[in-house]
Amino acid sequence: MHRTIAQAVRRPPAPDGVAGDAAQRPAGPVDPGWPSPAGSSARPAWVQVWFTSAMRDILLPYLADLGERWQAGTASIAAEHFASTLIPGRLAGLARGWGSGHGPQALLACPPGELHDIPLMIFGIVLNRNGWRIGYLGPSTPVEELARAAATSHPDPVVLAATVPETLEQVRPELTSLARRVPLALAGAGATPQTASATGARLMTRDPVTEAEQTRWPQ
Ligand code: B12
Repeated sequence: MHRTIAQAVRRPPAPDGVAGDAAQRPAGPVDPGWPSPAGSSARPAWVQVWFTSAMRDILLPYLADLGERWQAGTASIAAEHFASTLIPGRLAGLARGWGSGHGPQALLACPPGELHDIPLMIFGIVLNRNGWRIGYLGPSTPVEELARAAATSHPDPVVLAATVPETLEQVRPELTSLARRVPLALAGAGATPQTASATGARLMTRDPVTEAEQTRWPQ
């Protein structure tokens, strides 16, 4: 008993994805009372809380503010490059390995012509931290490619994110057909209740972090 406590004090469970001595890492929490989020045996809950709060309370408001400055013509070119290059690059680092594992798979993409994929990446990273495997097709994905990927990997759900309604509207017939074959969800400012109901897709109305946290594993 003393030995177990001493070991626990010396070597607390390493968060998933954090370098550590894998051979010595405990298979699960040392203490059954250890608070870890669903789908993660060892990552402490506070690591998850820090991450989701950094996304929801810092990054998303920053992007909204940047958009306003952009529209007002007061954002610098450096700020634009930061948003279009550095932020996605940093998120890609956090997304490393999100396609592997044994959890259910979600397939994420933006419709043709849509380049705003930062929120979709955030959504995928939070889902992955809750045990999901992520198939990521990214910005401006042809619907035929999306349908092909869905047919081979059987994801549940497929999530399409768009900033303007036109990018989804222009592929409405293809989305209607896709929604008959796989559970389809639409998200982002361009996903309207009209497009969702016309295509038979579910509408995600909340921010990417909250939606990912609320997405339940398929039964
Ligand atoms: C970063 C950025 C870019 C980057 C994108 C980089 C990338 N890889 O994503 C780049 C530089 C490429 C870019 C390009 C353009 N952009 Co831009 N961009 C932005 C900016 C600053 C942030 C976008 C973002 O990530 N927002 C964060 C999300 C979370 O906020 P949100 O969009 O309000 O979303 C809410 C919900 O809809 C929901 N949500 C959104 N997406 C998702 C996804 C999921 C899965 C879920 C669950 C929820 C969800 O969460 C939010 C609520 O908290 C916005 C400003 C803004 N207010 O968003 C402009 C903005 C979206 N861009 C805009 C424009 C006009 C453009 C360009 C046309 C500019 C140009 N002249 O070239 C191009 C269009 C490119 C294209 N074809 O898609 C306009 C869009 C206006 C409109 N409705 O038509 C905005 C609003 C700026 C503005 N105020 O004018 N952009």
